[in-house]
Amino acid sequence: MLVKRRATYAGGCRSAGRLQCTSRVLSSFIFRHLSYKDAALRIGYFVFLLGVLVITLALYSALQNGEDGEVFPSVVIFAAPRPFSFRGGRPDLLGAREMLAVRSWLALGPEVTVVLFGQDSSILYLASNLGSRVTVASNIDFSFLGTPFFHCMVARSQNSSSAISVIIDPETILLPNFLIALRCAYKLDRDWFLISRTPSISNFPFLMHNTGKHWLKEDGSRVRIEKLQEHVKQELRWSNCSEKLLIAWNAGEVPLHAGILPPFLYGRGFHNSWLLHEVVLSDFRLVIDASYIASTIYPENLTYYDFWGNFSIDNGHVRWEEGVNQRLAALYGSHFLEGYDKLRKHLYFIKCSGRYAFVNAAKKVVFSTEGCNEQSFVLKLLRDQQYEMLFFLKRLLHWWIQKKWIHCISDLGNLCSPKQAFKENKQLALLDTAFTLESLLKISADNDKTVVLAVAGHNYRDMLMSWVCRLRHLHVSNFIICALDAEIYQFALLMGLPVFRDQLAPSNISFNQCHFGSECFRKVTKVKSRIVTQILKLGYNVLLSDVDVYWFNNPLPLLQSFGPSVLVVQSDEYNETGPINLPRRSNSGFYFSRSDPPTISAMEKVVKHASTSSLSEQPSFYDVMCGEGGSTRVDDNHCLEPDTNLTIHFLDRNLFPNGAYKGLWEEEDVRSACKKQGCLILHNNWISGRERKLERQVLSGLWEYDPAMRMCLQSWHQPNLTSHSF
Ligand SMILES: *[C@@H]1O[C@H](CO)[C@@H](O)[C@H](O)[C@H]1NC(C)=O
Ligand SMILES: *[C@@H]1O[C@H](CO)[C@@H](O)[C@H](O)[C@H]1NC(C)=O
Ligand SMILES: *[C@@H]1O[C@H](CO)[C@@H](O)[C@H](O)[C@H]1NC(C)=O
Ligand SMILES: *[C@@H]1O[C@H](CO)[C@@H](O)[C@H](O)[C@H]1NC(C)=O
Ligand SMILES: *[C@@H]1O[C@H](CO)[C@@H](O)[C@H](O)[C@H]1NC(C)=O
Ligand SMILES: *[C@@H]1O[C@H](CO)[C@@H](O)[C@H](O)[C@H]1NC(C)=O
Ligand SMILES: *[C@@H]1O[C@H](CO)[C@@H](O)[C@H](O)[C@H]1NC(C)=O
Ligand SMILES: CC(=O)N[C@H]1CO[C@H](CO)[C@@H](O)[C@@H]1O
Repeated sequence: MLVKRRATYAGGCRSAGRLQCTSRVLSSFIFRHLSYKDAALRIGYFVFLLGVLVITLALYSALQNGEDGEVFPSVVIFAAPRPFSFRGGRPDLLGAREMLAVRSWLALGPEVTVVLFGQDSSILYLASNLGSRVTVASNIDFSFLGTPFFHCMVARSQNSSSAISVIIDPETILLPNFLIALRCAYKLDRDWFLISRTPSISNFPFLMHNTGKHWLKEDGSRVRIEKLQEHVKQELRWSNCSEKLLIAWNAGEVPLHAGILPPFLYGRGFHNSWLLHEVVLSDFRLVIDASYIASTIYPENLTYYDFWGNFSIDNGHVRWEEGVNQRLAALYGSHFLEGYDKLRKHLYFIKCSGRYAFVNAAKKVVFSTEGCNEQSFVLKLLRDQQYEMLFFLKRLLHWWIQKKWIHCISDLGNLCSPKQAFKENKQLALLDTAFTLESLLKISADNDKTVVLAVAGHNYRDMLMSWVCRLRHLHVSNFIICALDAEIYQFALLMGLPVFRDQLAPSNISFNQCHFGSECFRKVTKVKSRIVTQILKLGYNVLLSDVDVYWFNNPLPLLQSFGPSVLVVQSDEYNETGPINLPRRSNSGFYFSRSDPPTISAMEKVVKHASTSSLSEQPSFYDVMCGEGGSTRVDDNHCLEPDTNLTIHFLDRNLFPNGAYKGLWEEEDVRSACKKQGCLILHNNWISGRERKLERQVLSGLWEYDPAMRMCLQSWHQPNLTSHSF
């Protein structure tokens, strides 16, 4: 998609003022560098040069023809603004900063559109106040603390159909010359990856006009963009390799880098420098550092804005997420291994004496790009060997320009080094001590103090992720995960899941042989009732759901409607007729229990019974709840636990079918067959073997996770999973 418009932006020499600008360069050169005493000779020379100038200018303008009305590449700017709050109906300081930033992006030009990643209502507010060129995308993955995943943001932006994608820090302001960098890069005949470090500026006393087209001074008068840029240049302070790095790339043919981006949490450090490092190492794309044109700035102080209140982030959580990113950066890629100094193949995009150009710092070669709007006339002249007449002029010009450029180039520094970023973030939280069961319950439980609990081992890692993705998709966020082993604990932490470790879990869970009836299975199931009881005692209701339960819809509203002193459980009965609460037909892989005294006492009995039994938990569960042989069955779908008066309700199998009911899993189209009978969930049980279970679920399409990319499936991300290897 391309947007056509005339070139009217400011910065350097405008198209209208090009001739003027060119002659200024030449005449200043003449008067500074020619020191002939003889005035006549000087005048003669001057007339001669003037003639030459007229000819070359004519040639120059001929070369420049057709530039107006040029077709510009479309640009999409992606950002993940932090949720902000309102005071007196107005956004707080954070909101104001983010709004100013987005407006500065839109002001670049009509070919720019903005996509904001977020789920919070404040992000929707932001977008709705900024016009139709700003949209919100919530269909990416977020951690349980609400932080978006960087790998999803990059993947989502690569699905965009625009010519150029940009990912930017949500508070960074863009100045018009940023678009020049993109356009010049776009004219290169290679695929590229552009970065811009973002300097801070302590005082940014400008605000944007209501039309969003130009900037104003504090007194409300208009400020020319050159003046503003001058102010910025004087005030800016280069930050350390902060993560306020802007990255941009053209759609192109080749990928950004080899390998796969790990699930970094956005804005929590390392991801930008990690990605940059991989892009440089992979060497698929030309890397351009556009930092030195100072087109991206982070204003520390917005003096004009009388903001309301403060914004606060929980630093404990931020540090924990930084720890996650640090661990990912250390585990994947060559981030901390390679000597970074070797990586000097990139280009700089700089402005020197009013001209933009690409510079290869290592070789000190200057490239000017053909047709790039701020074309360097002088450089073009120098390259052109046909104008022998200009030989002398060329020599002098060359000397003069060289001096200038050498000066400009000498200031260029290194690309942001990830090692440095690593050093600056030494003090990171120890991940293992971050979240306890109690703290997770506080964060995750919903307003009714209800949580969904899954218990999983490493062998069901992908199944767990598919289950989590499904819950996220249904906007169910009150789940927590109990890790049975160290591997799944680490995995879940790095996937941004609310996970805690069960210290008493059996240490030895077989990867493939932990199916129904095995010794391993017996051990694992007993963990579940123990953890559920523990959570009930902490005052939270628990929906226990195995990870092989596919959720069509959120069953919680229905499950909660049964009221207190009732425990609702899935029936494992396969016979389509007859009672559904016969012995051993309670499925302890899906039940809802309330934190009330009868339920707690009954669950304690189950735990006690199971601890002395050599069987799995399932029989203990039934024998306690319905009595041995079903002695406390009340009717065909209820039992009454006599000591506690707890009612056990067996759920309607049409809504909560088990894996054997009506042969649903054998249907051609499992989803529509199940939906037809009103399924809220479908249990993928009554099948033995981890691989067979996994295969059945993936092939049925009741699968929501891409294990290769480590992200949930979305409308924009639908890989072919049938080629999945089990
Ligand atoms: C975006 O994703 C969808 C679904 O995977 C795909 O059909 C489409 O071709 C993608 N578009 C681009 C530009 O990659
Ligand atoms: C912001 O700028 C104003 C005016 O320059 C100054 O008085 C104030 O102290 C600054 N505030 C901060 C937090 O830097
Ligand atoms: C902002 O935060 C500071 C320090 O945390 C506090 O003293 C001040 O009262 C806060 N202001 C508002 C309006 O909340
Ligand atoms: C795990 O169990 C297997 C067989 O049951 C046994 O050979 C192995 O030593 C055990 N590993 C640990 C760490 O207990
Ligand atoms: C299913 O239940 C019906 C009625 O209770 C009974 O007659 C039939 O034998 C049962 N079928 C099986 C396979 O158990
Ligand atoms: C159970 O209900 C019966 C009859 O309603 C009552 O007599 C008994 O005290 C109750 N038991 C408990 C533990 O509440
Ligand atoms: C997905 O992959 C499988 C196996 O590689 C192949 O048979 C199938 O045609 C593919 N489906 C699509 C839609 O590409
Ligand atoms: C590249 C850069 O700016 N590095 C600076 C990072 O911060 C430390 C201390 O704050 C400075 O000493 C470095 O020069």
